[in-house]
Amino acid sequence: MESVITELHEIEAVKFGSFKLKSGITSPVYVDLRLIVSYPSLLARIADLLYTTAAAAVSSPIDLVCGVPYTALPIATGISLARSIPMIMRRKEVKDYGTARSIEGAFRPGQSCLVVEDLVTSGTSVLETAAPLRAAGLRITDAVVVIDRQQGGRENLADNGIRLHALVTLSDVLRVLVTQGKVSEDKAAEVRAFLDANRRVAVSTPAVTKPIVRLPYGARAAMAKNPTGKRLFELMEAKQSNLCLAADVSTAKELLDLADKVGPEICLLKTHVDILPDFTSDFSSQLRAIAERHNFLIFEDRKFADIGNTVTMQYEGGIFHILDWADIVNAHIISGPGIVDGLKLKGLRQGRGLLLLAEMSSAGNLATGDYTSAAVKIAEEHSDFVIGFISVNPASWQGGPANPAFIHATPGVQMVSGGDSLGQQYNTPYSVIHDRGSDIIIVGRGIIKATNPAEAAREYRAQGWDAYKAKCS
Ligand code: 5BU
Repeated sequence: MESVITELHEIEAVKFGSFKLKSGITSPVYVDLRLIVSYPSLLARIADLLYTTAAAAVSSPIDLVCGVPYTALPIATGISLARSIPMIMRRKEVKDYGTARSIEGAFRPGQSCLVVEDLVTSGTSVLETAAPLRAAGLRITDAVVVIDRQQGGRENLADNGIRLHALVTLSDVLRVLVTQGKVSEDKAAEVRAFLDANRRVAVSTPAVTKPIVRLPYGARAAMAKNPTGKRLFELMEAKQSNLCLAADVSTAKELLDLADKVGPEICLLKTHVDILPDFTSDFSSQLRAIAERHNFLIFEDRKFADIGNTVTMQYEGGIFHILDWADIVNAHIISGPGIVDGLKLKGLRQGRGLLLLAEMSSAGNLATGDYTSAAVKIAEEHSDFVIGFISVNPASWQGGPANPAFIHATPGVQMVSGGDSLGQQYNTPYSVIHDRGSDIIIVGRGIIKATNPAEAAREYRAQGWDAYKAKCS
């Protein structure tokens, strides 16, 4: 181990000075393991040591290895070649989630995969790689890293069910280099002080100004004035799911099939019925029957936007008769509070609920600041009918989070943050529920484009629920 440290210092893969890290902090030590690709025998040795470190620590056989892109890819390749363990690769940038695969290589759900990383600080990169692998049904319980910076990565990963095994820690590196006279005692003291001061770096998350005090969904059910809002909180608690499926498939037939398969995992199913060429009133009765069988509510993402009088007709009439079958609809507030009065006129006596669009997930949208505050005000004035909001970051709202009787549902969710080519922006389930203070994750393509949507839904559900539990405790 000592010789590896010496060599890493010699090739300047470990340097001392003043460096700005990816996590935003300034560090007196910098580690750049990209350089090792130029030193094949060192690379092979590191790969071998990593494998033996992991193999000694894991409880079940390692079926696959996956390097965190990009620096760890050659290290994982080294392990794969030397030990004949198949490798898979996670794509770092998936531009179009609809067509591109996010994982390359052959694997079967249920296999165990060791995640290989060069350097761990907060553990975010390992989690970003683990998430899509888990969503594909792989078991991710262990990760192995060349250098652990000892800045919270181990703890953050443990919180997410991943044990971290490190070849060396930054303290080991210091100790060896000081002993060899390659780093002065003063510099070593500076680095140690830095490590102590940055002991636990949080997993990188967006800036949050006011964390929501999280009451359990069950307690909030008792606070909700609208029967559908109450029922939604209750069934989330009973079913242990805060997952809404955005069922954006191309036919009614496909939608029914998907609803039946994914139904056990979700609290809410979101439709865009105007997409379906084969919509009939029979479809809506069948969907309701499936919703009852699997205990979820139906949310038609109609985004009403007109004046009160017009929306009453759009809600009840036309070919879709949305009022007859959708438990929940949503509305923009661009036309003012009259839209809520209009929808309420039809919906309230049937016990339906309304979500107001307080924020949107797409880049450059205008639902921000005063607009968001206006949505909260209108909701407060109509809390018998409005059940909550479409939100993106309610924890950061001006004036603090909205009343806990209101529910927040957030679209733009995938296992890895990013976006599509048409302005959609994605955050992870953990970030949405835990950091941004939302209650429900709305997931479309992350589930419907997966090879096995029911399995993907199970993973999203687990992540959404774990994040909720972590927030409550
Ligand atoms: P996706 O495939 O997970 O990107 O689908 C997101 C769904 O949420 C899709 O049905 C959108 O119409 C819907 N959506 C959204 O993405 N962003 C918003 O701000 C609102 C709805 Br409101």
